[in-house]
Amino acid sequence: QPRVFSGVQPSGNLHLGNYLGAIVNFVALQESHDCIYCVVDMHAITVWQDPRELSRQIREVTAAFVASGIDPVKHIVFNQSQVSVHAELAWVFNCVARIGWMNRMTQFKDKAGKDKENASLGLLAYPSLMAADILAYKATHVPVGEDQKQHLELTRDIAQKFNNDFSESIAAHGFGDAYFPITEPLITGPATRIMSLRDGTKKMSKSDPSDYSRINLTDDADAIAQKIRKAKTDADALPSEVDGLKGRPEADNLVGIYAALAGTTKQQVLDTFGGRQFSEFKPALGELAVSRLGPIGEEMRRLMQDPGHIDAILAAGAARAEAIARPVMDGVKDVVGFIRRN
Ligand code: AQP
Repeated sequence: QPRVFSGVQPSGNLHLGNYLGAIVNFVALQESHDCIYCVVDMHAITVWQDPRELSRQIREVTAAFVASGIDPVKHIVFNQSQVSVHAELAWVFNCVARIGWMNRMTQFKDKAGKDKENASLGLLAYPSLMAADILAYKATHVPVGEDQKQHLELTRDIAQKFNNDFSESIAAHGFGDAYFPITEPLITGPATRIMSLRDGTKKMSKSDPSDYSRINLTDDADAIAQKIRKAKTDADALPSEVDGLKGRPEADNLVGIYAALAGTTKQQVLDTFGGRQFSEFKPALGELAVSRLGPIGEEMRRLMQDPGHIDAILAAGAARAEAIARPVMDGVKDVVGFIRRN
């Protein structure tokens, strides 16, 4: 079976973009792949996280996975910091990757802002840790939203450079021509890029200061309906053809969200709503969003009432993840020339 790895940061405010861009695909892939889904808490601390909140947020992402339909018994769900291979392998990759590669990453530029010198070193090295996450399991496929495409390309570059730099040693240790696979991104699913409800040119994001910019998975029905009612739009009626959405980012985004939630295409949505005003479309979208997300939010709240149960899921997942990752790391140590304690 091909192996899937993906992660979500426990940095608060899990939103509709994370759900439609990532978690929905995680659920679907369970049928055909062995899946490892990780709450990437070590990635989260590349920007400041309040320690009192972080533990709750780790449990909340875990609850979102389970409430959305990820099966932590058939597949693996755990948090990154419980498996030290991630940190160990990331260090080796820090020494394989080049600073120039990291400096080119748009996420680093966006998150570091103008004061680059003051960003954490971890934020710069983020893609190296991400490569370690994926390659510690020799994962072949990684489902992510479009914003992560550049990082995945870097994972491929790191795997390739490791395979080249150490080719002789890899062969000498009996691993053949390549130690790491060249991972394929899976940027598919209902909506690979959901935009902010306040600005159709910015992606919906956990860290947007405006709570009205996103629909959180924990929002109740009233909050969901209100946020959609207040979502920014232009004054025109909806077009009848998808082409008419060009140059109308907010309209395009809302129609895309409707299509993703309903499991149809944008054109099918416009077949129904073309020519109608937002005052008619928004309540319909609100109702659809509540019907899809309401039960997930409710189940998350129920799961969150028993933190011990969530912690047990994470611990069991971490033990199974470790069993896969440790031998991969042992091989890396041999290839690099480290001496291992047997
Ligand atoms: N707006 C989005 N549309 C589609 N997919 C998205 N993802 C994130 N935002 C959107 C996908 O969700 C997965 C988990 O993301 P993450 O938690 O690792 O971090 P992120 O991409 O940095 O998420 P945010 O919400 O944008 O956080 P901040 O505000 O901290 O930057 C990934 O697969 C991602 O593609």
